[in-house]
Amino acid sequence: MKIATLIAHEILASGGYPTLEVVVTLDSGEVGTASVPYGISAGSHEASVLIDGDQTRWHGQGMLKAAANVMEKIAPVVMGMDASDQRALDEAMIELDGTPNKAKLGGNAILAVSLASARAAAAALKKPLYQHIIDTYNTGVDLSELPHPMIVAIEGGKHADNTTDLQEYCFLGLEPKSPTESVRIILECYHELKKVLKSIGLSTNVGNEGAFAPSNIASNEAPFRYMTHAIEAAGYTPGKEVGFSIDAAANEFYKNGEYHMRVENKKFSSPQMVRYYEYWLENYPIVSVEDLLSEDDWDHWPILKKLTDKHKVMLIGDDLTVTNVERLQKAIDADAISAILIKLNQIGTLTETVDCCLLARKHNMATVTSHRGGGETNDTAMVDLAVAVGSAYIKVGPTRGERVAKYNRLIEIERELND
Ligand code: 2PG
Ligand code: MG
Repeated sequence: MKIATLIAHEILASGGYPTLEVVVTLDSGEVGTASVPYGISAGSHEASVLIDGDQTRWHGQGMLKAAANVMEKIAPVVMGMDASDQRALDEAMIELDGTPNKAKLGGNAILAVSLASARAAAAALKKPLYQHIIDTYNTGVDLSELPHPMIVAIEGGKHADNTTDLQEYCFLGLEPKSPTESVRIILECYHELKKVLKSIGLSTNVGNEGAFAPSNIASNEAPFRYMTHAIEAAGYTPGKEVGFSIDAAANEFYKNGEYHMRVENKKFSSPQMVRYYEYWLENYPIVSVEDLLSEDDWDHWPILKKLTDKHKVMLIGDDLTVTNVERLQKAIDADAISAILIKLNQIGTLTETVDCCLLARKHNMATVTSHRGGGETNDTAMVDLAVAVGSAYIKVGPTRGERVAKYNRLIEIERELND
């Protein structure tokens, strides 16, 4: 299972700019291909995404430098290495890079090699990728409990124009149904939501992730009402089969120590912001919340955590924790969160991602494995990862090919496990 060749090139991501695809071939002839996504509301503590900065092509967003790093710098080190020894491979690339955030080689370059190698090894071992991850890291996961869908229904913030300050309002499946059934129920609600928005004269155009992005929305609270109507119109009961999750992506409206709510034309201190959310937790069937405060507002996350604990709501860190064991440990020590969002490209190797998931599990914290808003590809490794580490949910948009590819992979895994 020795790595024989590495090829890297640009492919298009859903945002219309390039991203990186890597093809790893083993000396046994097995091939593994992987591509990596990028975020739009990326946290400042994430692994770097190396872009060319050459303004004569792709507005500087090309990835030829990252591709060259794979072929010229990473390849000489990893060629000949055993693709099934994923930890050794990832550690070799981390050492070669030598920076805390993979700025030298690019987190995109390193992750693409990491995932393509995992795929090649899984192919050589004749295992599905999720099983290969389970076996490689001894995750000890129970495959009778697959992740459930957390489906973005309304998106705003940086993912759309002139809509909510909060970035995402999601539906999630509540009753213990199969993931496939949950996907169906939620998408039925999504289609009803389109009718609800239309009926009140709001646009049903979609944002980056395929969720509705109505402009001139009345308030940041209004989506809860629209989504409640949609659940009822689909024949379900809010809080019974379907609940809500929100991702504020609060970094994006945090400036000079205050939270700027453009829609309501108000500015809040951190304690005021927590009170603002409290009203929603009391009035809507909110099951989970993410990044309600900014990525370094450490003093107030524990206050928010007490509130979400009181309401039995899962509090997810995303930009706060960036799939990084050190930031996760800090959040655990501060009692700042009860769950963590997992994005492979926030940290940049499969090994570090799984280590982060295992640390979360050790502390009885749920993981939610997520797509990226900026540019996604049809690569579905995030779903296999979610299955392999026992994530509670996968967070992905409802429509567009690069999003439904993830749900189709989840459905395929469920089908295969039941056969
Ligand atoms: C998030 C993500 C995914 P982005 O904040 O959770 O929806 O957005 O990839 O733009 O950071
Ligand atoms: Mg987020």
